Amino acid sequence: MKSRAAVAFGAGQPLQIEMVDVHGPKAGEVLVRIVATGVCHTDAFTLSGADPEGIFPSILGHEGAGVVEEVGAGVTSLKPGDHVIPLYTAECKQCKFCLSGKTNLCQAVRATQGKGLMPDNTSRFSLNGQTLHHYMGTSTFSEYTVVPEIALAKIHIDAPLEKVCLLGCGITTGIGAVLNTAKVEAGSTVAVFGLGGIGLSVIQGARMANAERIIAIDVNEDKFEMAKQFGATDCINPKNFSDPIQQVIVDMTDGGVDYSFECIGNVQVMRQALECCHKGWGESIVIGVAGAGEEIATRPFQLVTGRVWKGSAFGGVKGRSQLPGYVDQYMNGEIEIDPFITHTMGLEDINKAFDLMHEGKSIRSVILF
Ligand code: NAD
Ligand code: AHE
Ligand code: ZN
Repeated sequence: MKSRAAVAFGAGQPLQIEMVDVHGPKAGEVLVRIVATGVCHTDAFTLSGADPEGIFPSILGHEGAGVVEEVGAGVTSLKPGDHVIPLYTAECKQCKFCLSGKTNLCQAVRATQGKGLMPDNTSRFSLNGQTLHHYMGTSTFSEYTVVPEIALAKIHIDAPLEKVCLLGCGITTGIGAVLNTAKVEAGSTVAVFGLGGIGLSVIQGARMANAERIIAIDVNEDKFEMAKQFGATDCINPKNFSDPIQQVIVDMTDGGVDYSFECIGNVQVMRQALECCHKGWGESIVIGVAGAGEEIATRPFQLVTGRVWKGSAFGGVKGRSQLPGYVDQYMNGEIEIDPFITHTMGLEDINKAFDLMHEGKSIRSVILF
């Protein structure tokens, strides 16, 4: 079949809207009609050429929601008409990772996913006979996409897809990093570096965890108003201080924060986030994605003296088991999504969504098909 899609032909090039060919679902696969998709900084990161797994030409997008159109042979958990969120972190419930009880990082389809292919090592997308690669197993910048059954969360049929698409990445990542990875306790002091969709979701999660003090840090002060709305108690711009920002935060908090979160993808800020943690127990969670070849550094003494460095992918959330519950929490009013959607547009304007992100003017743009 034909599908409207935004194609990434090469690093640093604008996406091009094309009518691509989509091959139907093979065994264990599902054809999904995407209704809406967010644009996450990770899409921009891969488009920039900084992603070691970036492959071109490809169809990016990983923060979508849609409707099942057709299922391949052997698919039992989904049927046409079901509403779903594609998962870039699948959940097979059978692999060593799924069974460990220690991680959400299912590896059942991760190797082929990283090569831009379906589990049988082929692509379902092409244009004029040329293969187009999948991205993160989701490719939500196409109206029709093919996804493994184990990489689809079936959600409440009444959930508004143009809103809950943001649970496919940003909002879940931030809340999950607080609740699953850090396990922030009530009364904690928290620092959040970077106030985009991820950082604001961390603030939302910290508030859900009843953190007492939430320090929001960004170089773009336009982000402070929304950070305060979500529960930030202090907003600071590192550019306004002559001291290193980690020292500023240690001084503000009687020795450092209990938890910090890096939501930018900047390895220097990752160091600042670790070093603003309290001696003896402070934990810093890396969420931001850094480019090929970048490395983090600190004095090992920072760790010897009790600070902990951790990472979090998709907020540690197991997509098929837990994401439907996040959707229900949105519908019950326990999770906020609507204020994140600063812009909506059609697929033809998707490059504008990238521009707004780079200009610091949007939190999330949602593409409506
Ligand atoms: P975004 O572009 O919307 O927000 C980033 C924010 O960081 C902006 O407000 C920007 O002003 C701020 N910033 C930039 N440099 C800064 C600095 N030196 N000091 C302080 N603030 C600074 O991005 P986003 O969509 O919120 O994504 C944030 C990061 O999280 C990206 O690296 C993205 O790839 C990553 N991410 C990771 C996961 C995961 O599962 N680990 C999931 C989603 C996104
Ligand atoms: N491909 C990159 C890494 C990209 C990355 O870290 N992705 C995050 C999700 S970002 C969503 O916006 C993630 O969950 N990673 C776990 C995984 O299995 O990919 C690289 O450096 O190669
Ligand atoms: Zn993302």
